[in-house]
Amino acid sequence: MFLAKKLIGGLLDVVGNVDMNQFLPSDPQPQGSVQYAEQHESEEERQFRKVFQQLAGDDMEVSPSELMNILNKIVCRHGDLKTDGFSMESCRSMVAVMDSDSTGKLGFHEFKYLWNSIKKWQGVYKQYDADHSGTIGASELPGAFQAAGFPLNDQLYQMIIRRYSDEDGNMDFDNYIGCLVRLDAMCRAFQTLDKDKNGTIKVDIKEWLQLTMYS
Ligand SMILES: *[C@@H]1O[C@H](CO)[C@@H](O)[C@H](O)[C@H]1NC(C)=O
Ligand SMILES: [Ca+2]
Ligand SMILES: [Ca+2]
Ligand SMILES: [Ca+2]
Repeated sequence: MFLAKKLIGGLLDVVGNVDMNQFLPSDPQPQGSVQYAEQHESEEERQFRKVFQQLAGDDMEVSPSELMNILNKIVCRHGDLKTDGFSMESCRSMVAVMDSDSTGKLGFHEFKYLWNSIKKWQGVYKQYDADHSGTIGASELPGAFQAAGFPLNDQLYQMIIRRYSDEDGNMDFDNYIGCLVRLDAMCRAFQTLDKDKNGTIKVDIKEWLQLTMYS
């Protein structure tokens, strides 16, 4: 698959050049129309869009299986990220929590947000894998999650380890990304529902099921 290799190589190059600060998760959508934004997007963003179009195919959206192929091709090239591969189930879950417009796949902006998050969290993973085991151990996890933007309490860290780490308390790369994508999406969902920002939300059964079952 020469073409695929070339595309992934291109994607890595493009992604490597993207300035993270341009795409901070909390950034509001740029003002003005979509057309204006597209005419004035940076060179990096234009290149990212071209690569996205090739990865996404004719429907211009990234499906769970397309996402799985992309991620598994990329982790193959990083020996310092221990993983047993991204599963179809975990990719379906990531697409579900990122799928703001309910198309069942990731459009350009949904994919770009996910991509920039993964890129940032991969750097954190390498930095906080202090013993270079290729996994995030229980003692490395609080530091890594704090650096990833999630300062949680010890009870929540223990719960995350129970759910996402192996029996020895080690979290591999695909579980780490799956966990953070979900954590980030759930925090954003909470913020959206907490309209008056007082730290509590009120949901009815329909909203609760929409949130928990499509994830
Ligand atoms: C937060 O605001 C909501 C809606 O205004 C209200 O029902 C709720 O009691 C408030 N909670 C707290 C802890 O202030
Ligand atoms: Ca795994
Ligand atoms: Ca979508
Ligand atoms: Ca480690």
